[in-house]
Amino acid sequence: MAAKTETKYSVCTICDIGCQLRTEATNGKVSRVIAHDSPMLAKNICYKGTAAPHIHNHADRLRVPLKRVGERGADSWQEISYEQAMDEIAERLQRVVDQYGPEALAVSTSGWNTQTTHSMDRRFMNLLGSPNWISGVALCAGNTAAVNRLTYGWFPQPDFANTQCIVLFGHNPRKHSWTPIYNAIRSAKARGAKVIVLDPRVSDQAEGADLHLRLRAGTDAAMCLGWLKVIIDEGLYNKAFVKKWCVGFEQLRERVNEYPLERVAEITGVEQKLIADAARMYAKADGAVIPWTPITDQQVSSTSAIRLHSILRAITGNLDVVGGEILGGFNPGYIPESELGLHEQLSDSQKAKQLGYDDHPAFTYRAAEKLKEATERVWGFPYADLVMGCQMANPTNVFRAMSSGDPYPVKALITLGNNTLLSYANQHQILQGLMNQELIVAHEIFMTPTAMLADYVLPGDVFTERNHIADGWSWGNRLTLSQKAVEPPPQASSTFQFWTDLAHRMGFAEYFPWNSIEDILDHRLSRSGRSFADFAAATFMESPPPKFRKYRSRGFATPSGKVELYSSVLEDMGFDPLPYYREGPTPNAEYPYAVFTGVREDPFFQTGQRNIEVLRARCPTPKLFLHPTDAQREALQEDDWVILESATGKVTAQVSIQSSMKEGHIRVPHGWWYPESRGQQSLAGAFISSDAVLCSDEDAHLDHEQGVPHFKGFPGRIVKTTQPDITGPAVQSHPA
Ligand SMILES: Nc1nc2c(c(=O)[nH]1)N[C@H]1C(S)=C(S)[C@@H](COP(=O)(O)OP(=O)(O)OC[C@H]3O[C@@H](n4cnc5c(=O)[nH]c(N)nc54)[C@H](O)[C@@H]3O)O[C@H]1N2
Ligand SMILES: Nc1nc2c(c(=O)[nH]1)N[C@H]1C(S)=C(S)[C@@H](COP(=O)(O)OP(=O)(O)OC[C@H]3O[C@@H](n4cnc5c(=O)[nH]c(N)nc54)[C@H](O)[C@@H]3O)O[C@H]1N2
Ligand code: SF4
Ligand SMILES: [Mo]
Repeated sequence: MAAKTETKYSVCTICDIGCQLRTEATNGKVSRVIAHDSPMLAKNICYKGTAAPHIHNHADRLRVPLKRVGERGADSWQEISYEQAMDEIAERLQRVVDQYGPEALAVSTSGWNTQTTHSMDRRFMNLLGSPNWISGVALCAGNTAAVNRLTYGWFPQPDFANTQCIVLFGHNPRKHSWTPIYNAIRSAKARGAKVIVLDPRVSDQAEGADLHLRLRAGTDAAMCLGWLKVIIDEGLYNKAFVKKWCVGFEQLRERVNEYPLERVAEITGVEQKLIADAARMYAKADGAVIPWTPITDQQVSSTSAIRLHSILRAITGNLDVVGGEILGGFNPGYIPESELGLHEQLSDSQKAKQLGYDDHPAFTYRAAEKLKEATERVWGFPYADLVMGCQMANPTNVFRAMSSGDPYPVKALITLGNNTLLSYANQHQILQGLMNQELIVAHEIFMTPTAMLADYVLPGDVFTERNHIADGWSWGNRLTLSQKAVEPPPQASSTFQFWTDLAHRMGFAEYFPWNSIEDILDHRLSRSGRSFADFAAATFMESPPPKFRKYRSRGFATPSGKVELYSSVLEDMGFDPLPYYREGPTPNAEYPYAVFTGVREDPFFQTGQRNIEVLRARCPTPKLFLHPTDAQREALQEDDWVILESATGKVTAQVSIQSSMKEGHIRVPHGWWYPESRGQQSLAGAFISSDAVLCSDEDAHLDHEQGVPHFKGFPGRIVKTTQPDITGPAVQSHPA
């Protein structure tokens, strides 16, 4: 019989930028992933996307629900049916809730890759009474969204198509890293747009930039204060906009005066003239953008740095204008997840129990409640859960509560599409917290170290096996179609199905009336009078036409209705209402290097894909980048193995000497474990090379307002070692 090949439109979820691609299925199996047929989208594909058939058809893919039979973490399992697993999970969760209260349930999820949750997780938790939802988005974009709202009530998107100047704070999109943004920057440059890069290293983007400021890691907030000093002193801001639409300019000016360029140059290590030139280039451009970057999401001055980006956008007149940064709002034709989550159902007293609410409230319900009225006034709905990140618990507080019961016990964890153990700071504390749980459920596609710690592992579906319409989690408002090409394994579930089935078992059936993903998609589209089938038949993408300067009729979604350079919400919560620079933990005699995590690896997304042969072959070992002078001082050669140690832990990696590195700085990659060592190394070697082992969650390493950890420039030292034999006898896994 001739092979029958069908082609569908897909939104790739292997990384979190969601390229639109096409999926080919032959005889019920995904056979190829190829570029989109729209010329506008055809370049948005990387070699991880084309490797999707290797991932989705992989022999190690989880296909049957598993129940733990040995000690927690021993990786011994019994296969059970999905129905039985769900019955047992519901029963055990009910026991935890009865004994400790609903807040004893925490959920850790990513959402990027599980894609079709439709906020049913928040809906379930809000009905049950738990505010303790955490996510990787607490360290990436979700927290940026929450902090952007403090200043102007929304999280804008750069208008790459029309901009004249792009400022990249570390952010380094490449051909195989966030490909659509890479392509957007390339097109803008081809039109003549200027690019300014701020990066300690000569990154790929820095190589082609008009200006490159090689700042010391962790000093981004000081740099922004320096830019503001130049822009305000030289009158390069939009005076009419500031006068009419901003509050707190005089207080901001006073604060900025505390950062003369000599001081900023000393903190950042960049010469004064270059700082001033860059500030002028940005401020004078006719439309300039500071695209989102994770670099300022992950340092001790994170809240100030993110606010400073917002303030720069606002006072230079780049908000909601052509070539600037657009405040999109919800898509009126698609019910947003913010609404599906039913946040109004969670009582004020349960909201106040959210871990982080008291000490690090910037992305918790505490801040969200203060923005509620204004958000409803401007955007039509009180809970703008942009990028899922605007009413989260604080991960560090959650892991503390799990391990020590302070301030109350957290005893059940449901983790979905998230390698929890490796994805936050202080892996030792996370492990301790997980070992102390009465119930852990992992919804996964592969047996990760986190899944190995679970009581139940449920197999998930993948993007080629489900229908979806993506709306960029309300960060954008474009709707993009993703079609199912093949059936998932019979015992696999979508995250939508998982939450629906759990809710039905725990007494919330009336709030979960949708029986399938297509049902919930029909519901979400109902405001535009269409069904999923109508949408799929008509288009693969749709955006509301952009409107500019919408604030002229509605104001900004802040308590004052204006851009709050001086933040009333931060002030109300007892924090400094103005941005400032705080020095993070600094290298010293004992730990002489400034270590940063990151520089994403092209073949992998975060902690994933180390088991996909075609991708792993491109990067077989974790690499530690070092400047030649530092390598010489340490008597290290290319490919030597070293132990990298911080005050929190030790990991092993292989030396890569790079003249593009900044002296005194070390790069450690994120998320390494060794799937091939399963059965020989505890937790598949999760403690051998993972950056989370090094990163601290002590107060000195946390941003005050959000409580995010410092990944950019913490102190470390290196010692030569030998290559670990990870498939041999247990390798010293460096416990704390
Ligand atoms: N220590 C440390 N922590 C970090 C970072 C860091 O640099 N260092 N980086 C932060 C950043 S920038 C981000 S974006 C986050 C990322 O955090 P996550 O988005 O959680 O990233 P991953 O490590 O890719 O984990 C995703 C897991 O989901 C599984 N998965 C993939 N597709 C599906 C699916 O369709 N269904 C299900 N059920 N599972 C699926 C994968 O197998 C993988 O184990 O981590 C943050 N945390
Ligand atoms: N192939 C692939 N692509 C990915 C991902 C992946 O895992 N694999 N992950 C995606 C995700 S979730 C994210 S968040 C992005 C992250 O990707 P990027 O935003 O590009 O961030 P990184 O690659 O971590 O680091 C970028 C640069 O930051 C510099 N840097 C280090 N410390 C500092 C500092 O303190 N200040 C400044 N200004 N610069 C500093 C580093 O030298 C590096 O060149 O990548 C996305 N793209
Ligand atoms: S950049 Fe690659 S992995 Fe990420 S969504 Fe696009 S094709 Fe998929
Ligand atoms: Mo990220």
